[in-house]
Amino acid sequence: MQGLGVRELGVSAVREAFDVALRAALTLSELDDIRVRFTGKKGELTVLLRSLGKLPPEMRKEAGQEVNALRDEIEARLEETGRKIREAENEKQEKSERIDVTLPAKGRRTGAFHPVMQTMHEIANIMQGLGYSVASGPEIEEDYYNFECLNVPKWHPARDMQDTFYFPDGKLLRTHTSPVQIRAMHQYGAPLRIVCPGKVYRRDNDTTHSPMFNQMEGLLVDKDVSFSEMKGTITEMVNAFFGRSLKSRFRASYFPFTEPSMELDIECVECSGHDEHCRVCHGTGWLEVAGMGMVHPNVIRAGKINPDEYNGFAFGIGLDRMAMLKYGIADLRLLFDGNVSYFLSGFGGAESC
Ligand code: 2NL
Repeated sequence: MQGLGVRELGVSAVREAFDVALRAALTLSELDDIRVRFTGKKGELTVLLRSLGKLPPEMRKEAGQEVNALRDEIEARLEETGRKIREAENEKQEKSERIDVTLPAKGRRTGAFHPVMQTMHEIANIMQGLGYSVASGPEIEEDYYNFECLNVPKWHPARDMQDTFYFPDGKLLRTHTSPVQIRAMHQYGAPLRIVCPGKVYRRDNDTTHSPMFNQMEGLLVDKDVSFSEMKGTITEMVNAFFGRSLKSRFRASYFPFTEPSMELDIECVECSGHDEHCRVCHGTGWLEVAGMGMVHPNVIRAGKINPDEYNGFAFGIGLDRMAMLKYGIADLRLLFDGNVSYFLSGFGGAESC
């Protein structure tokens, strides 16, 4: 008797439908849809409330209590679920936007000098300390500046197509930076102290030779320049570069542009002559690092300076080889490889930023 009216009204059907709908609600807008569906003007609960009036009076009180209880329950649960959804949404947003200001900064890779450029700057700085200026010039040269002025005879193998890159118009890629020094003698005259770093080109390509490499030449022109000044200057330069006093020896040599000519060997920077299987000096204990000599009078003259009044010395040094020796780079090809990871791990430079 008691439950009949209620069952007819469908209180438990609405409660069940509300329960199912509410459990599926994940967002505030879904919750709003449910609110409208049950408590809106034509909502399922509203219809129930309205239908109370149509009940016979003896059933009204009990049914009223049931429906009102359902209404209270629906309102409370809508309220509670709304609060839970809002809390969850807030938490989610907070999590996604949270910034941990105590995390270490990512840092910035600012890049670093290529070891050969580093070497070039180091040696140029040392020479600037000895009063030399830095000069540069074109990489595409004329035969006149590259060979003719340097006392290189017409028959010399360096002039061969086999050794030098020629352009169809007769110009060439400079095979040394000497032409820069000829141009400097023309421009500035004597006395003169310059170093000329730069790229030079030769038709060479194997594991120890690249068709392009970096060289630094030096030229000093003055009155009464002595052979021992040259030896002292070169020794000073090399020791300053390696940061220690290395054993050295000068060997007689030949270049068309200097007379007399010498080559400098230094004590092996890897083994100091103590390892007969040394990968750097191959057991000889010595490393060939520079060529030099007293500038040939013909070259002074080609520089438009009077060789009876002035003399001087010049030297040439391979920057790629110096970089390999100082920084322990075993393979020449690494210097020309675009993959910089080898240097990043080896030097700490950019890595430590
Ligand atoms: C080497 C040899 C050398 C020079 C370069 C030079 C330049 C002028 C006049 C005279 Cl303008 N000489 N340069 C002299 C001797 C040697 O380089 O073995 N280089 C790696």
